[in-house]
Amino acid sequence: MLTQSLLLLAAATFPAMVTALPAPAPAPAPQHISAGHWHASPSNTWTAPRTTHTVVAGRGGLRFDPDNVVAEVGSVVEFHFTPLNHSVVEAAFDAPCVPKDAADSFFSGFFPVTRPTDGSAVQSAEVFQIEVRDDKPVWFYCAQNAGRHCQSGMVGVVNQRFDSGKTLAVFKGKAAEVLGQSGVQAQVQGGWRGANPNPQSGF
Ligand SMILES: *[C@@H]1O[C@H](CO)[C@@H](O)[C@H](O)[C@H]1NC(C)=O
Ligand SMILES: [Cu+2]
Repeated sequence: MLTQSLLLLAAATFPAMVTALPAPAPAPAPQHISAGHWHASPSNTWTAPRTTHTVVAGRGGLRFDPDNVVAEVGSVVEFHFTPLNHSVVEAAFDAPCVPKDAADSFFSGFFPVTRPTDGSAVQSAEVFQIEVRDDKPVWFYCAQNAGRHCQSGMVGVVNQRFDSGKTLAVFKGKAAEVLGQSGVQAQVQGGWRGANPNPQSGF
């Protein structure tokens, strides 16, 4: 009897979790976020639908909009890409424009998008999603070297700590001092890249 009601509860709860994700989503289920980014353990069982925070790369110039993201643990940050050819790479606070030296740090790859001649707003058919795994700040930049995007201020942060002195303004200042090129990881990693489940999001 108990088992039966538990099964009913599971059946009643699980579809709700799945359908709460944006449709027609290519199922951004936890295991798709990436093996490296996801450490299976009981504490990673989410009991509520996940919040998605949209960040648009390249809207309004060489910047992420917003570039200061506040996101709860367990939520998803979803990057959308406008013309011409942006990316997002995780960095350490002390070294902007350099990929963070960690196997599970993220790199989205590049998203070339043609700018329409009529000036209308367009975005890539694909997005890149990362999971907010803990409350530590996550620093990121665009690695496009044609135009030196990172050095020009195309950087951002998830959950910066204002009381630590490690602020987005300081990170941006350090990026402006980088003389060399921006780096990338060897392949897309640390997140999920796929068809845009929220075509209107942020637009
Ligand atoms: C986009 O930028 C990357 C990195 O600079 C480059 O390798 C790639 O060829 C670019 N793609 C297009 C279509 O311009
Ligand atoms: Cu860029």
